[in-house]
Amino acid sequence: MSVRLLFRISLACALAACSAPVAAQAAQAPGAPGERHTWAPADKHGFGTATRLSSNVWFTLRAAELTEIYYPDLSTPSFRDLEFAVTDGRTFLDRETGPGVRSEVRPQAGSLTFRQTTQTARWRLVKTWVSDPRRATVLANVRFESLTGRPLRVYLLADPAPGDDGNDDRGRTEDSALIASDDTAASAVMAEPRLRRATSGYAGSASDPWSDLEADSSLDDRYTASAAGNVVQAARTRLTGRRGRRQMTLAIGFGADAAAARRTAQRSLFSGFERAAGDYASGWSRYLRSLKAPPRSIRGDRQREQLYDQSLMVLEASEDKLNRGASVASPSMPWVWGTLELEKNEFSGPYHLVWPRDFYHVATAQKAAGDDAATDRLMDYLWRVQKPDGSWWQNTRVDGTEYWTSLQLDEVALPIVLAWWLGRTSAEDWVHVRKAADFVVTKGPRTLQERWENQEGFSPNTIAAEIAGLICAADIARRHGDEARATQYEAVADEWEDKVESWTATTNGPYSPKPYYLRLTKDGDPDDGSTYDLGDNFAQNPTDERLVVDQSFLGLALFGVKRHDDPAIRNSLVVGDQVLKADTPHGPIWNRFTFDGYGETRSGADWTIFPTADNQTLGRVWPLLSGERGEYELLAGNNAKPYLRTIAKTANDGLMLPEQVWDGRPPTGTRGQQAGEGTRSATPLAWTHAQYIRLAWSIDAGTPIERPSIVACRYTGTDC
Ligand SMILES: [Ca+2]
Ligand SMILES: [Ca+2]
Ligand SMILES: [Ca+2]
Ligand SMILES: [Ca+2]
Repeated sequence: MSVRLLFRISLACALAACSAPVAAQAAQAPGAPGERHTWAPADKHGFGTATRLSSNVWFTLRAAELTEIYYPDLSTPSFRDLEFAVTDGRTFLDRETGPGVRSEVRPQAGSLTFRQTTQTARWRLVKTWVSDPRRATVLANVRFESLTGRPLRVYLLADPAPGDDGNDDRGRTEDSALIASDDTAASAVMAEPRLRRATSGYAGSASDPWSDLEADSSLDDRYTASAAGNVVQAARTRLTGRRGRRQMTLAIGFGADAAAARRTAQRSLFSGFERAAGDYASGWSRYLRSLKAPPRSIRGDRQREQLYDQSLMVLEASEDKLNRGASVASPSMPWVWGTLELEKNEFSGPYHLVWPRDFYHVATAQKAAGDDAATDRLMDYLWRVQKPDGSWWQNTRVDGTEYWTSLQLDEVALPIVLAWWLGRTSAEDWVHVRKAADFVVTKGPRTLQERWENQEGFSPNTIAAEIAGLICAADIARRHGDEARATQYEAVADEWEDKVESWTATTNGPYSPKPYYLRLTKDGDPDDGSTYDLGDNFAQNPTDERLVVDQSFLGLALFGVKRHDDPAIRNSLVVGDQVLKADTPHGPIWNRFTFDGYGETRSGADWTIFPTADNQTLGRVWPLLSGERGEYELLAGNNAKPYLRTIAKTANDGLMLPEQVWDGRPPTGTRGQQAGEGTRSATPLAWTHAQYIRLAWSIDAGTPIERPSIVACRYTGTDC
């Protein structure tokens, strides 16, 4: 064949698109490496995994599509997203995440099974998502109907990203399976009935199958992506929406290499959706039955009852299967954490990481619900990853590798409080407690970061946790005959309790003539007008520390360090309600602190750190803070049920609870962004789910169940 003839054939292919390659080997896709890979937004409507440890795969759903799948552990996303496109070949081409498509996610009661429906006037797609309890496969039963009676074409669009790096993958078709792989992991997308016209290309390039489809509503290219890049894949399904062509099983299998991934998907297809879905659901129902009956406070309201079970399942699903006890903050990567613009990493980080502070909330909730085994695993994990100096990293990957390396002293004190509260006071536990308490004595009370993770100083919340940690440690020390340490811990705690108000509550601030607590002070003097830069693109820096308040001082009451009716606490509540509270349609929800900038801009753009303050980002309101307030109201003898209802109402249709909800400021009120509904912040956030569970149990008990009685007895004369 002459060079000229070859050229003419390949030109013809480029223009008309070759549908059937002459040779078995498909042509190399042009356009490597394609657009830079990013992860999907964090507002998940579903999160699922099987209860069995042998199925180390976790899936997430957004409103209309499948998003990240984590494999082989919960710190490693390995798949970006998958959706369908529907066309009649001539007059329209819809994609599930595109305009004009309505979507709904319905969780199935009693298991993390989700039914996701997308539709227009012309068609309806219903996907039921589970994973295969026997292996690392995500499975969907896909049902497609043409609502006009006309046969339609349904294409599958997949964006794999094996191994937590979406820029180094290769893609190809093997016997109707879409394979993607790098040197650490592989995925295989398969279906029954089998896919056809499968192709792999590079995102945003000439070989991106979406551009092929978009051009003429027909998928024509059949490429192999054998150079490393951001691989995207597509295939045509056999679905038409007419009788006999309405049902398909989809399998996305994972493995260390292409052969393993394909074998895994094949085996799942062979044993079928029904069996996997049944085993999956019965695993979850066994889990729920192993726990205590739900608290009275949620009974009688179907949504709150279902959210209670869902919250427990989300917490259980958030524990890694390869690194037992490692419970991640959220299976999501909000804003620039997912677009990888801030840290300039190839690999993703927040929030699929482990924070000891979030652990405290998750473990207390799981214990309250009766999951003693999980609580012990979490405690064991904390001991395992404790640093030799007695402290903890700010956060770690599930395998214990440090990620953010700052020092937050509440994260050193809370494991001690948790150990005491759980009754983990053996000689072995004491070794860990002692190292942590000695560290707090040496380094406290001032912290390099408080719980909002971006300011240094004297924080009433951190100091409350430190005092509680030391008093709990003193009790454990005494049980092990270390009277010297017990006395020392108590003396330090008493001194800090005595001084915390003078360090952190101002007497001459602008919000009240009476003392009120500040978010923090830089120097232990709350009255001297010292200033600091707030960060998060805040324009009016530096800011007088007396202007910045925060409801986190509630920790003083919740850890038992101060009485609920302490005058400075009561006055600070009044100030906080004036400055931080948003009245949403779901009830009152609070900002973390004055001028918080950790959230979307007024135009709804992602949070990031901008080079100038022209793009002010706005932290929205946090439902978990309504939970803390509810716990405080119980101490004050008030009804906390309204706060429980408020948290419950911030759940989305998949019963996932967010970190933040729209607060009334722009873009609140625009489509899909109603006041009180979740932003694109981390969702589901384990802490919010834990707070919901714990408040429900606290309402039943009439008091915050996690408050360490030994601390409350010493400083408030209650719980003795
Ligand atoms: Ca990769
Ligand atoms: Ca085409
Ligand atoms: Ca990709
Ligand atoms: Ca000061």
